[in-house]
Amino acid sequence: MGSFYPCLVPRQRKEFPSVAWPDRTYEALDHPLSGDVLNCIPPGPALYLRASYQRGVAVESPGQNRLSTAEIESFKSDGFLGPYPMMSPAEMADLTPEIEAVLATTPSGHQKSWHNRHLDCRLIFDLASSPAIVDRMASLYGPDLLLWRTSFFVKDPGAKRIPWHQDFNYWPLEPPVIVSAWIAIDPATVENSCLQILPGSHRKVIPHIKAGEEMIFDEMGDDRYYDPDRAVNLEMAPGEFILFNERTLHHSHPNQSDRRRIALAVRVILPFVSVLKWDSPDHLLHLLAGSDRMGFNRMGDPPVAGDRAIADEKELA
Ligand SMILES: O=C(O)CCC(=O)C(=O)O
Repeated sequence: MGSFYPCLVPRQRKEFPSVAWPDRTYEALDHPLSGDVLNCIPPGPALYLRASYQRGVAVESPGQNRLSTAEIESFKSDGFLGPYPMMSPAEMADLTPEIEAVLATTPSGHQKSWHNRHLDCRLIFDLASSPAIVDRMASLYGPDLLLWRTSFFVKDPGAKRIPWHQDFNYWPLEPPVIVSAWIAIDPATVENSCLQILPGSHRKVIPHIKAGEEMIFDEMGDDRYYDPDRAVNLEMAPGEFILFNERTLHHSHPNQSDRRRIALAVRVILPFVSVLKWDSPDHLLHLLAGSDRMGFNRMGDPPVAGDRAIADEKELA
């Protein structure tokens, strides 16, 4: 099988504007990013990653949610981690009517009711910025983290299949370095199409081809390049979440049960990643941790807390 370079393949095809970086040499690092990907990250960001990693972020990352060395190694080898609890199933059940109310509205300027609702709803921002998520991401990727996107995945009974894919194939980010959290709002079981993941698949870049009509996405990972029999079911209770990176192959079957399955996906980037295309005029990034020393992207303040934010979430995490 040939070698595929992630920051070249999708960008050539989708014609995003290019980003210039200082002309410096860099070397491979022992980092959650695999060698292939690191070798095509521009020198500036690669040096930044090395600085973060050599400082020992695994040891210095804040909070009680800090990952152990074994967990960091597991993420490096498998491309995902978890599930971890963010809150109890009962606490998530209490929030679910509010989440349903959010999904029932589409504010002006937003494209879809299920996309980027952290921009206008404090509840969604609070879920996305939970210390349970942010501390663990900081253990893996260093102290500076920016919230890029959130998306709900609502799979009602009968919902179609989401094909096997690597997220970075679709996204206008340069370089494509993203860590996602996938939070179960409803119970996610084999019956109602829980997420499935292929451990270790983040080490390769898979070509993506046109997907069939029976799928929710237009493009899918070419199945000549992976073995779906190695898939792991990620069944989760409400309030649990997993972390995975931009190349970890994942998908979900059609929902053949009579039970809805809602999840919230949270997309986080590092300050050296440039957003090449914004989702809407009001789309801004939010600082989740550390600082933005690069200044590449439009940054904003989180939405103002309403009368029902997850105020005590630190205690729940
Ligand atoms: O929830 C699903 O079924 C798919 C989620 C997904 O593709 C993602 O979070 O990137």
